[in-house]
Amino acid sequence: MEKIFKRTTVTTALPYANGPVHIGHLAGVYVPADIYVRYLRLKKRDVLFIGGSDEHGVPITIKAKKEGVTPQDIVDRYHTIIKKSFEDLGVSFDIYSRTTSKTHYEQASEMFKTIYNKGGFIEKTSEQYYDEEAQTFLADRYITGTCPHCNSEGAYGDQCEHCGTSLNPTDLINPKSAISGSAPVMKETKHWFLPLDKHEEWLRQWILEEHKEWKTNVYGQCKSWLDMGLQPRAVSRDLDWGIPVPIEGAEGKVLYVWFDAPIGYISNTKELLPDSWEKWWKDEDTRLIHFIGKDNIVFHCIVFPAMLKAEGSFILPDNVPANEFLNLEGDKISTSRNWAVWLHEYLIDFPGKQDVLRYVLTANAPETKDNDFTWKDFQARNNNELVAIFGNFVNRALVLTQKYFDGKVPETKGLAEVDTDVFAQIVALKDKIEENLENFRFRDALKEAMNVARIGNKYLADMEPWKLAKSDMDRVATILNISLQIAANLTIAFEPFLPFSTDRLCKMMNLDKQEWESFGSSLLLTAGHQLGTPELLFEKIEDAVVEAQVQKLLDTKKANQLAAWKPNDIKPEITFDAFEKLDIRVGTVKECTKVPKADKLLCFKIDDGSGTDRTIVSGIAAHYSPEELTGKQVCFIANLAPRKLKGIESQGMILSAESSDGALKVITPSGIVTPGSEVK
Ligand code: B3M
Ligand code: ZN
Repeated sequence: MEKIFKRTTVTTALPYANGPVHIGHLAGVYVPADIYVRYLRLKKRDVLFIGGSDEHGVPITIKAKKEGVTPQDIVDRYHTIIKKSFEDLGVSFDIYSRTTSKTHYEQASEMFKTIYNKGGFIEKTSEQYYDEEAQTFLADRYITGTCPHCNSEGAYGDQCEHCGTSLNPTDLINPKSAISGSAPVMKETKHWFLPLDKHEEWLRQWILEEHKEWKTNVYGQCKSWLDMGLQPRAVSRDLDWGIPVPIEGAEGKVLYVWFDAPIGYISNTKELLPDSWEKWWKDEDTRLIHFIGKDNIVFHCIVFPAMLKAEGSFILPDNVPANEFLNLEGDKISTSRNWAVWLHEYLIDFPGKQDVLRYVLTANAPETKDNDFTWKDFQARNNNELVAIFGNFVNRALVLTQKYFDGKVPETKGLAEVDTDVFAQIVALKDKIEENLENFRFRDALKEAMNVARIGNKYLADMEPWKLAKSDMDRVATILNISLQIAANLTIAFEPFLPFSTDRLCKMMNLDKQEWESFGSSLLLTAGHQLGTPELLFEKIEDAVVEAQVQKLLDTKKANQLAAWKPNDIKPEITFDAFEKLDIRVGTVKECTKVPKADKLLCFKIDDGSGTDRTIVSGIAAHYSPEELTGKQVCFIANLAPRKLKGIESQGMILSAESSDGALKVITPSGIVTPGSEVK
């Protein structure tokens, strides 16, 4: 039998405070978690929703160094942006704190000490790269060198970003310290390891046998980690940004970010509820759920549970509904390439449209596989679903009531079969929505919620009360009563998904928020109840608006291409004699025409000073119109062996420069010269 829990602790991955939050984070973690929590609250279940920023780790120190500020400056900046943007999107955390808080330092230190005192770590001394000039051990990211696989420069000690291979710092050819630029040396250092191999047996039993209900992507990843065999993992680092390892002889060492970060869930609970936090973490009747993205699965399903078990007094997660990734317009979202829709920017560009984003990200959530966000789909879902179905239905119901009954809910005058039938359908949908929400299938749950609006929309369209207004006002009263009851049900069905819109709808209907149990009732509004003023719940998004967003992305793409451009390597050396063999001249373009059936080619007649025109065919039609070049002076190679292009004999080659964006520009002398002049 399924266990009945008394309360639920819901956590969301703590985003690194080294950049703002984007739609990938939202679709994967924060929107689904918020839907789940809002649903549980509506069901009157005891729930706590914990979030916060992850403020340690090497990328933060690197960013700080680049900008010439302190790591604390960086995390202060992004913690503020992230926290505010979550609030503005309606992510309803009970607390959103940070891993630089005092409570967290204490909690993480205490946890380390408890495990340490129980003999839960092993100490190991190993050799690691050390920068003698800067007198510091080097984190993997702080060592760069040549990739042993693809030979490209600038590979990091943990990965080559060029070919994507995972590396160890010792794999790099010619390693260099990113701090001083000097060649690092190997030096002994001591670290503490969590012996995951010793935890393997119970982890296998707990996950593979007792949690077969976990999502297949999560279960599958765990299984493959377990099948590969677990290795001890270092939980400390030689670094000066982080929580000091709280034991003697550990000077200069901090807790590894992945050791302290998940403890942040506990610390933040403690910060919120200093006196009663323990029941949310230590009581067997508490259900712990971690919402995360797929790259965090091993830490939440294997490493953190092993830490909790080693400590001894905590419960383990009951479920970890990790999502796959969301792509953007066909490409992987990337913070460093600025390929993202940033939440704080969206909120500025689309004021008051939080729910549109929440809707689209849920309808398109990467629950079982990677998915793609496109601005076209965003527009279509808004216009064809939110506006045309949900918004249209409630607007018609409210406006018609205004018109025929002065905005007062009319009394039903006898029910026909269609009327009772409509409610039977809605009750059936309620069960489906619940079942989907309980099992973390938010896409399907949203689809069924939209079906409630669809049913209402269809009912009103089929009944056509506006046509009955002259002949049968009793029937009109019943139809509008039913429609308004459906609209009232929508405030419940959509509350977890679209909280801003359900707030507004409640206001328009002059209705208090209802609890989940009332969902399906045909008596949410009493006859005579005075409705508020109808307004449009959603508005159409015009082409120009999404086109501007697409343009923003195209600009980013272009900027990235330019930033990544490097001139080609210089060709092997040649002698002066070899250069002198080349005969480069200046000529004047007398005539320039397109070559038929050849998109790329232009045909030139050039005055080369010889008295006879020279014909040259050149592949620059994509870059110039014939008129642009007529009359211009160009440089060409005069002694190149002739060759035939599209049946025309080309007697030489016009010189152009290729720019970083691929544009070709012909080479022309800076002043007029006599045709036939040599270029030397
Ligand atoms: N900050 C990684 C991430 O944002 C990490 C999550 C910590 S959860 C305890 O993907
Ligand atoms: Zn490589």
